[in-house]
Amino acid sequence: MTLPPTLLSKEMESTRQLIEESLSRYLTLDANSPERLTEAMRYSVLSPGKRLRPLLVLTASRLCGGNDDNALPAACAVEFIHCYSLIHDDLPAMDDDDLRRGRPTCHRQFDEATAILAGDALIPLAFEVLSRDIQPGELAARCCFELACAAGARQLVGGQSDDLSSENLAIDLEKLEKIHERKTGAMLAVSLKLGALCAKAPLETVVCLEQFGKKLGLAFQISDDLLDLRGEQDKMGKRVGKDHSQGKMTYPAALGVEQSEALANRLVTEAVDSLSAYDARANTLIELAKFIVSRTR
Ligand code: GRG
Repeated sequence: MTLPPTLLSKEMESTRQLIEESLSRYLTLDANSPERLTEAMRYSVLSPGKRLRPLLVLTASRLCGGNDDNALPAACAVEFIHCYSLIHDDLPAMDDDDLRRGRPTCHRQFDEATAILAGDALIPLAFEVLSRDIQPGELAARCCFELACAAGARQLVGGQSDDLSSENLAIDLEKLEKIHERKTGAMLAVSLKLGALCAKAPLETVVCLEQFGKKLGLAFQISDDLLDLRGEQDKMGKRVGKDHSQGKMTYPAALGVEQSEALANRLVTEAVDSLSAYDARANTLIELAKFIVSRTR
């Protein structure tokens, strides 16, 4: 299955190319890494993902006047964590999915044990890359800390855990928002934060971009729910309609489709407005924010 293009500007497409090359270089592991494990890691990471999180890292860094070489290790590290979470989320013990990014999921293409290990190995790889390739060491330690917080039990893993345990339960909107803030929003917010940190931005900019990322994260989740409801499997490259079949509470189920769309658009508008002080420097970030609610996959 060939996934459709994602309709971003030429600048974003060439940035995505830069990210792809860097990911591939980092996944050229030596002979001490078993061949099948390396193959599974490369298969999952180098499959056609949108690369939203690494694009956010580099775009935030550019907005702050940073250069790409200093932020690329952080861009790859967030994608490694994201990819591990996708591999594990697809496993039979979690979402039990056969299709991801238009291809068989890692455990379908290889086997369950290999998929678990490929996901496992991507976590330390993320921190290896940050701790070795971000300079100076103090900044590397800060980046490791921020990514560990966003990926850990209070955020990504905690959100996933609450999401799984709330299946078939009638949860309210506040609880739903808390789950998605952590499961989806934290990784988007930390991407922006890492970009700003790598560019040595002042604290107020780091905070502003992180807040922008939180709003964007919620808008992203609402659009993900809407796509799950009415998206086409061929375009999405993953199974659709699964939220309903798994008894999951979603924004369209809680608010209806129209109100969910309105909320996603309002969040993006608020996020975009919060960048007004950055003038034209924020244009690419604004493009990414708008893409998040208009995407078809
Ligand atoms: C296993 C700890 C752990 C967490 C899993 C990734 C995830 C958390 C769940 C997947 C289910 C889901 C719909 C999550 C919400 C949003 C999300 C992370 C969607 C996938 O991200 P995209 O659309 O994917 O950026 P690509 O493939 O383009 O990278």
